[in-house]
Amino acid sequence: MAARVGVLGATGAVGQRLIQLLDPHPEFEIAALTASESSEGKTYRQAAKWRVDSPIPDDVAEMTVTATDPDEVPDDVGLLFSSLPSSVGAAVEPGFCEAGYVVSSNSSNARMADDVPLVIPEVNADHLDLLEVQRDERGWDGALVKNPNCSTITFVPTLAALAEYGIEKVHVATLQAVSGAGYDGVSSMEIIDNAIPHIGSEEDKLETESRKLLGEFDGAELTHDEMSVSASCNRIPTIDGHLENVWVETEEDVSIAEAAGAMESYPSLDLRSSPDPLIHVFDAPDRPQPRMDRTLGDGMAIAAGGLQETPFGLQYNCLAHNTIRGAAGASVLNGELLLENGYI
Ligand code: 11C
Repeated sequence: MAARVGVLGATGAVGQRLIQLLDPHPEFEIAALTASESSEGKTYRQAAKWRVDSPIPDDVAEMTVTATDPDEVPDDVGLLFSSLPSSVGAAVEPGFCEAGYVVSSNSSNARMADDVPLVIPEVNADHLDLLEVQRDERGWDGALVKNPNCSTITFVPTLAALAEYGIEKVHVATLQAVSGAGYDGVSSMEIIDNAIPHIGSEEDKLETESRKLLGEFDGAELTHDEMSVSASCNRIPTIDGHLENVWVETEEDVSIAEAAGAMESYPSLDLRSSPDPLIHVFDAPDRPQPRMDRTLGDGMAIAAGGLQETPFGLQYNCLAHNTIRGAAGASVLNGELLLENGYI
C-alpha cells in the first residue's frame, strides 16, 4: 500500500514539480496540500498558477489546500515534502517534526544544522543515521531531512566519484537557469542578452554544503570534509538546467580516462528515482548542454563532459536539471530513502 504523503508549499515552483513527480508514484499517495493564507480553502486548481509541463493530476486538482499547520494535516500522513520559502520553513518545519511528521525538505533553512542530515542518497545515505542524534537531542517523534541546493547537487556527485584520488581544492563556476529563482524571481526574458554574476548566498551554499555532504559520520558526530571549495555563481538566460565548470586538484594524479571511468561507474541506488547510470560522461567537448541533456534519466541524472588536464587540476563541465534533480526530485528521492530505511 502506498504511504500517504503531503506537500508543504504546494503551489510554488518546486511544489508543482513535487506534485508532478508524486502523482503517480508507486510508493506515495498525495493526501494533503498546504500553502500560504491566500490559497487556504481553495481547490488546488484554483490556488495554483500551474506552470509545469504536464497537466495537473485530476485527483490533486480538486483537493482543498489548507494552512501550513500540523493541525490541518491528517494523522495518517507519514511523510511531508517541504518546498516552503526558507523563512517559512524555519518557522514551521520544527512544529511538524514535533507533531510526529517526517519532513523531507528542499528549503534552505537548517541545512547546515549539526543534527540535520543533508543528503544526496547516492553520495551519503549513511548520514541518515544522524536522525538518531536528532531524536535524542530534540525529542521529536518526527524527523527533518534536507536535500542540498540545486547547484550543490549538480557537482557533488562528480566529486564523490573522484574522492578516491583525495580531493584537496575545488573551484566551481556556475551558469544557472532562471527557474532557480522561482516564479517571483528573475525571468528569462528579463536577462536575455545579459548574465548576472551574483546569486544571493549561492556561493556560500556550494562551499559549505559540499563539505558537509562529503563529510564522515562516526555514529555521534559529523565531520565536514577538509577540501577547500571556491564558487562563483552566475545567472544566465536558460530556462531549466544548471551548467557548471569545475576544476579539481587531487592528492593523487588522475588521468582523464581514470576520471571519466570513475564517474561513469559511480553507483546509483536501488531506489525508484535514482537513475542508472547516475553520471553520463560525454566525449564531445561541447556537451553537456541544458536543452539537450537536462532530461537524462527523467531529469535525475548528472551529465559531465569536456574533461581535460589543466595547470589548475582536472577540469570538466557538469549539468543537472535544477528543479527536478536539484530540488523536487531530490526531496522525493530522500523520501524513498526514508521509506526504505523504515522511518515512515
Ligand atoms: C538558484 N540555487 O538557482 C538557487 C535556488 O537553496 O534551494 C535554490 C535555493 C536553495 O537561484
